[in-house]
Amino acid sequence: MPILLLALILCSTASATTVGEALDNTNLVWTNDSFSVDTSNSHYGGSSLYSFGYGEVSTTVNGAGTLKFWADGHFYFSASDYTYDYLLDDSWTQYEYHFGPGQHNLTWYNTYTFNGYSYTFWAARLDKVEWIPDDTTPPTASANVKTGLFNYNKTVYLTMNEPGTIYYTRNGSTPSKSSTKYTGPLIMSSTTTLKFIAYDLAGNPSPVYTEKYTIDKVRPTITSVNIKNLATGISRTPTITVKFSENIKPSISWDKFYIKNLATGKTAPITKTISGNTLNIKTTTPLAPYTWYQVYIPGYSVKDYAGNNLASGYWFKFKTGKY
Ligand SMILES: [Ca+2]
Ligand SMILES: [Ca+2]
Ligand SMILES: [Ca+2]
Repeated sequence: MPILLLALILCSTASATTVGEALDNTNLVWTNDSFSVDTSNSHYGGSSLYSFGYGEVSTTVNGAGTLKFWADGHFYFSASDYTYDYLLDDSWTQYEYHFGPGQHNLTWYNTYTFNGYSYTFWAARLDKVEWIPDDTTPPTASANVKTGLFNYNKTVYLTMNEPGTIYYTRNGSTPSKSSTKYTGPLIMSSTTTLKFIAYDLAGNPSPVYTEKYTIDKVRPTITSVNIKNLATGISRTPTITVKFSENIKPSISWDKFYIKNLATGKTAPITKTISGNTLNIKTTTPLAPYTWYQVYIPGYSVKDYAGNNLASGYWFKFKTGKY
């Protein structure tokens, strides 16, 4: 009995086989009918899967995706929704097929029919089978600087979580592939609404992201004080109301405010509160009657929400009345 036929009988029962390095793909589950591991001839790694005479090896993939494999010898390759392909090369050749969505049953046969004759003595090898699912996952993107208020130019970098391209607009319009392509850092030197979108290499779009950079480089100024300089007959328990050009908050010289008795040189205990763009200063005990006081609002005592300080100090005098 020819060795070939004996081998055919011995190996005729299909069985699930771990092909391992022979196919360099352990992610796929293989059904292997009479193929064996060949360590003498491989495209990649130390071994390939080999059949001399009839044999088949099968697996299943779920699309969409790209199948790549290396074959050497005489194969039929079939897929459940694909035409047969006939591989006649006698050297290692890479084949590549793209499959659409759904399950695909893939089989490599080593049985060679030519001019009506069936040749079962051809050798065939298979190696390095790769299944690369299509990318259907949208990318994500982000800016290193988030929405915020700044008193200096901001440099903004955009990144995405996979290879691809980012497009952006700076005028609030919705970005698309026809918008400006991001190629490097963006300088925000004035208030800007930045919108951006990323596309991965498969063309999947990210959501549209929006960051608003409010750039305020203008210092707050005092616009009004309710007690005029050199006013007289002022209440001994006055509320001094100072209005600013914009909303403010305490800054580094917040504790240096004073109301000073110009006769004694002593400062009066005060409380200070801020509401929006308004600062109220109150004395905690009544001031002396018929006395000149000086009010001092220090530079750097308040700042705007972007961090710009009141530039310089302001002071005025008033004289209390009887009450
Ligand atoms: Ca291999
Ligand atoms: Ca993707
Ligand atoms: Ca400002």
